Amino acid sequence: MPSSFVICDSDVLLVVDIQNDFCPGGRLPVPRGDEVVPVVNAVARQFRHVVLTQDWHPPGHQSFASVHPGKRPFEVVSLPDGPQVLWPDHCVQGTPGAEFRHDLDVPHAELVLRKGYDPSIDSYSAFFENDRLTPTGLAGYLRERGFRRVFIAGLAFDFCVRYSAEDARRAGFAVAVVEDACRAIDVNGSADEARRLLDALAVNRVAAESLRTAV
Ligand code: VGL
Ligand code: ZN
Repeated sequence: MPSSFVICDSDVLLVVDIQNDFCPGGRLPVPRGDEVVPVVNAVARQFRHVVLTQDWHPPGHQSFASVHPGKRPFEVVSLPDGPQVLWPDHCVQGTPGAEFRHDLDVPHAELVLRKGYDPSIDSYSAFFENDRLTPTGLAGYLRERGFRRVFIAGLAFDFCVRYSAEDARRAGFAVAVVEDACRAIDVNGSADEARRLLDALAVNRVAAESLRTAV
């Protein structure tokens, strides 16, 4: 693994789901999720091209424990597209919890991609819904823009970051996850599993301080 990465114009930073509901005080708080914000702000300044994602669920979304009678958050149920971890209601369209965290400061972001808007299926990855078949259009967008490497930061490391990294790799991009700009939910060993999987897919796990801007 290279010890430092020189960021160039064919690189894009994907900032995943830095929203109020995923920070302390929110509906699905990622432990210490707010700590990534200053790191992400600094990393984003090194990139000319940044894309933000926003988890964006309609009320009564199938991933919410509240729509499954007798079920509690973090239990797993089987849905037509496979096992689904049930979550507390979170990131409901148009609510304050779905807004970006107030101190996220990435004014030059070029695209905000919303995901998870289909009431019947979750979408961890920024590239595909959880059926792994229905595209969000992001791969086509990134290809058409000519990007070759995708750097990923944000929340949560073991869900939306992990699946986005996996799919970016499958779509043919070189991928690096900026690990200290992420935090994990960590249910049932999901953080370790994510690290193992990223290594198996040759996704680089890098530190923010290893990124350099071309002069
Ligand atoms: C996420 C669980 C449910 C995430 C989104 O952004 O990682 N996790 N919805
Ligand atoms: Zn969600």
